[in-house]
Amino acid sequence: MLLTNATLATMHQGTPYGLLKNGAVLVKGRMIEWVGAGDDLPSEASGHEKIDLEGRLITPGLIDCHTHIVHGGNRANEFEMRLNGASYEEVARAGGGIVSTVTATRQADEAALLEDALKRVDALLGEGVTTIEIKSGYGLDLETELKMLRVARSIEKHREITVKTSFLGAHAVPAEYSGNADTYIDEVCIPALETAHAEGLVDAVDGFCEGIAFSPDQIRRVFEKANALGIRVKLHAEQLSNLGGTQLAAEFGALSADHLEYANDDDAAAMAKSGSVAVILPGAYYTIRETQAPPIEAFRKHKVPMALATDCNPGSSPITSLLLTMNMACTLFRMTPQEALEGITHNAALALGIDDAGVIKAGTRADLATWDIEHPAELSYRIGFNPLYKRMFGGKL
Ligand code: DI6
Ligand code: FE
Repeated sequence: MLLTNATLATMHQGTPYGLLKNGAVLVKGRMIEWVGAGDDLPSEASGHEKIDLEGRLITPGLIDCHTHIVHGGNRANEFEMRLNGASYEEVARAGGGIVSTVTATRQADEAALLEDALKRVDALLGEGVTTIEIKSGYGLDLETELKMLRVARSIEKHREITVKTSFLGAHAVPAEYSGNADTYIDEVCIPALETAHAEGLVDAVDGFCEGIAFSPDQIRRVFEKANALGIRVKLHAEQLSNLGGTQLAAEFGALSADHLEYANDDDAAAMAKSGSVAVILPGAYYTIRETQAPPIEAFRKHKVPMALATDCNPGSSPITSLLLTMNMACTLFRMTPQEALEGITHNAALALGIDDAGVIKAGTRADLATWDIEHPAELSYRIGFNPLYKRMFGGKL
């Protein structure tokens, strides 16, 4: 199939957005075979089905590299509590927060979890998403952590999308281990990681390093197990305070450190050295009405790649729109529209350790989004407007 007469945001050449006007993309099977100027078609392009995009924009298929999209229930009640004055941390300490979603997730069967998750996945698909990362972490017992990961993986069978899973057993201390976080790590988290890995359900290992969750020393033990199993790590770090999670993640060569509102210049330097991606999550910042923005300038200065993601979760970020996430990143954090688009394409792929998506380039997957707009800045600029024209996943429109 030949896509012609399009503006390409290839996201990998030296120019802004890797922009190519009057571009064409030759797709063969699941892969991109050739990318170039429309008046410079290779001979093998003739004889292929031609689709004239009439000047529309093509970007790589979007990648949401940090979600908790599989979970039971919702937390509209806590939304209401916060509006009556409680802080996110107070809600968590009062037995709400993550732990209340754990109860709902334990109670839900796989079919119910899947049905709920697919509604949220469909919202992302409708905006041109072709790859999504999904974390466990609302089970906090062996059985439910495995259940979440199985449901996450099964989404690939029900929708045209690539799913990457992260084991997030160190997300919160469940009520039955209250005050015994270390015991929870030893008795539940590490054995569950071993089992999930043995069942082939884990692409990466994540943790929540925070006062209301786990200390750097506790996360270190989980990361050491991940290392022993040969699994890459990532970490929720410096979201509500600076505990040193980013430095720990860097020490383990993390794929990414995520949130990072309270990270500092030294943290950015450490990430640059370890090649970790900074995953910026404006939906959570917005929802909990955080006022400290992540150190975008430090990430630029140290050349830390920045990704953007929804953090789709029922507590701190009930958002299923990467387009809105881009707008928030620009308006709240002063990221540029180019950085925003890099953040949900090329850099999001880096944050997942994927090298065959996130750019428009020969030899990568034919995962593309075509948009009824002329310039990529329009993706970040509008609020609540979805200009998706057609989505291509693995060469299929
Ligand atoms: N940081 C977050 O923002 C979410 N998890 C995390 O580690 C919050 C998840 C929740 O409130 O349910
Ligand atoms: Fe998260």
